[in-house]
Amino acid sequence: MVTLVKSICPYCGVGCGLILEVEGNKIIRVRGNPEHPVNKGKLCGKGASAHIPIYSPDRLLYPLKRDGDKFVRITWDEALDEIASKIMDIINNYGPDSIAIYGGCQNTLEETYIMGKLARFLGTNNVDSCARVCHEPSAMALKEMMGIGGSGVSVEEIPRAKVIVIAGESLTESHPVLVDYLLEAKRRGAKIVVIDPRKTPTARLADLHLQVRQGTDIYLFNAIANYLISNGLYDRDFVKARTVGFEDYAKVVSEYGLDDVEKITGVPRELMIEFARLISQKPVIFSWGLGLSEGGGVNAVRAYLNLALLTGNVGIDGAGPLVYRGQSNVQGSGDFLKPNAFPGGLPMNEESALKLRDVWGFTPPTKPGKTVTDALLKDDSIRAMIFFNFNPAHSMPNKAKVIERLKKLDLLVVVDAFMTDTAKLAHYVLPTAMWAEEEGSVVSLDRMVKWRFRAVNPPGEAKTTLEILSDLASRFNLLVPKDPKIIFEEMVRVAPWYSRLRLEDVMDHSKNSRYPAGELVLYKDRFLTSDGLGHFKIVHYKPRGPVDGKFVLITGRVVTHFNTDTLTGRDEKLPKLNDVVYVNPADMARLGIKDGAKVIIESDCGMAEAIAKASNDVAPGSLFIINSTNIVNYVVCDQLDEESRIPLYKSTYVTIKPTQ
Ligand SMILES: Nc1nc2c(c(=O)[nH]1)N[C@H]1C(S)=C(S)[C@@H](COP(=O)(O)OP(=O)(O)OC[C@H]3O[C@@H](n4cnc5c(=O)[nH]c(N)nc54)[C@H](O)[C@@H]3O)O[C@H]1N2
Ligand SMILES: Nc1nc2c(c(=O)[nH]1)N[C@H]1C(S)=C(S)[C@@H](COP(=O)(O)OP(=O)(O)OC[C@H]3O[C@@H](n4cnc5c(=O)[nH]c(N)nc54)[C@H](O)[C@@H]3O)O[C@H]1N2
Ligand code: SF4
Ligand SMILES: [Mo]
Repeated sequence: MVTLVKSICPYCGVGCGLILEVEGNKIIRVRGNPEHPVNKGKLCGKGASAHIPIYSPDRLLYPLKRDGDKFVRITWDEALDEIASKIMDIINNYGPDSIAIYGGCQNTLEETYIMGKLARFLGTNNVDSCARVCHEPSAMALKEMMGIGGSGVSVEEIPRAKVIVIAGESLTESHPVLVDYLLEAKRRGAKIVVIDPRKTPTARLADLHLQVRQGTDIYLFNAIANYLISNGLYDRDFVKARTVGFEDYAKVVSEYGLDDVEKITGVPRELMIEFARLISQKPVIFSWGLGLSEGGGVNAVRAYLNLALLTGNVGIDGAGPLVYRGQSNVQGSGDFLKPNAFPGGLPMNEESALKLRDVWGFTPPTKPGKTVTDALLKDDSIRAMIFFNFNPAHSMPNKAKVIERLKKLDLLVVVDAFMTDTAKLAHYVLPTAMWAEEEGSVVSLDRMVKWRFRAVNPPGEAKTTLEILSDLASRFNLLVPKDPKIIFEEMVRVAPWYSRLRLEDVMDHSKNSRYPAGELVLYKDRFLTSDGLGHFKIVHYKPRGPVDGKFVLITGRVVTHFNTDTLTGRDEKLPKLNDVVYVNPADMARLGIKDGAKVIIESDCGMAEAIAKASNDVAPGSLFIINSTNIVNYVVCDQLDEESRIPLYKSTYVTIKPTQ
């Protein structure tokens, strides 16, 4: 007999609703849920085969402990007793800030919440998630300028927009189901603008492609603001009634002349003016991806959001800021697991600590902890780290340095379903259930909170991540229920942004259950900042220093591989990932590199061998490597955005030469 179980896709942040067809203890087919408000039954290829990696023969089945160069099987009790006692020893010797808990963004909201609670119970704010490395700049800029660190408009509004601007994002590759929304908008006459240094498949769908030089968006956005202001094309009434900071902003952008735009950004003046005129209309959606956050950090996002405020394109139907976040629960992980904030929008201060004490029964520390990027790349004070479904040895920049850092830890515990690069370095590897083998909620890129129901049991002795957390916490005398529904109810009591959610709506896959209160469009009457206003932020463009004829290496997505390829790499129907570097044919000719030749890419921190492929999609002077390859982060260095601590994965200066 086939039973049907509702779930949410384990890959990207679109959060498509799935119906799993289950026979016995096996998922035999995955289809789209026609009732789900976002995907309405549609799925991309990854979603439709999301069950395949679950049945991979190399799933981790038992707890493992390092013994020299190999791992030996141990029992759960042995593993958790030893881990707990080592953590206590380290805390006793070096203090609670010598330990850290870092979560991936596939964990459910309830698991993520408990990771934060456990760390605080142990006395530290050293918590973070992989949300740090994709859209922390976006969450930061959105929160300070508008109020909530998430999208201000939902994807369902895309077809209502007159103009959709897509900066630094390739929907066809990264969020494929949303392409249908774009096409529908186009059919209704909307114009699509793509801002990307590469000719991506999404750029080909656009009416206007601004092929900006990598890392120069801030100049472009400031110059456009100048043009809009000088030509009276901005929304004076909105700016006056609903924002602060305009005068200072106008003064700064007045220094960004149109004449320099082409020289600095590579975007022809006429295209820039066309773009300015398009966004002076309403309604406009300002959407973006990693090209801004990893390409230019928090200031690139601020410069972009200033344009939404300037044109009054916030708080009206079919308009607003939309950030295409990455993983199925990255919005939730970013909302809940930060070293400098308490869960769900609760600021980190004494007052919140007392509020938390009322629910938690203990007072959390208020000294901010270390981001995962600082802890791995810039500082070695942390001696023990636990990673839950997070593979930093593959996904962090300067891979060689990260591997050395992880090897030096007194205690490294990795909880995952597979023996990842990070797990290989661990002292303990704990096998966990995958998405369909456990239940709990996840938050989509437009703030929709939905429940995944458990469809099948995990293999071997693998436990759910919540069970692992609960069993570990009990060794420190912190009681954590293993039922995520109970955790959900506790969570909504402490997390202000989530406080109006009801579990029954989250479990009903046909309902709009967006936080804070189901809005498709936020900020209709007021912004959710403390003064209720939108805040312009002053941003200066800082050119990168001389690069002596080097290439800028851009990294990014293709539709068939997901992040560290841990799951997609186990689906034999998908093409194998090759270590290819895409190069503009003119550069290849100039350097005497033949199509298909082996080349060495070298940066300040490392080198890698790759196969060169000619591609006109890459502008002269830049190179492109897929983010999922194993080679990429040997070359990408650990330059972090000053404020948000995100690695600038999109702008590594490198040389390329044929192998001898
Ligand atoms: N198939 C697939 N889907 C995925 C993922 C995956 O690995 N594979 N990963 C998921 C995750 S975690 C995330 S965060 C999202 C990311 O989704 P996207 O945001 O689409 O990610 P990228 O392809 O890395 O980068 C987007 C674009 O930024 C451009 N870019 C680089 N530098 C600049 C710049 O300076 N300015 C501008 N304007 N653009 C620039 C690149 O050329 C690239 O086309 O995708 C999610 N979905
Ligand atoms: N050079 C370069 N590096 C990058 C990027 C880039 O653009 N360029 N992008 C960065 C970005 S945006 C991100 S988010 C990080 C991602 O970096 P990671 O978060 O480290 O990568 P994932 O592959 O998403 O890791 C998810 C882990 O969860 C485990 N897992 C267990 N159960 C499940 C499940 O049910 N579903 C899924 N999906 N996983 C499960 C998987 O086995 C895997 O080990 O990489 C970053 N690294
Ligand atoms: S678009 Fe994203 S969420 Fe939807 S099926 Fe594809 S990978 Fe899954
Ligand atoms: Mo991401």
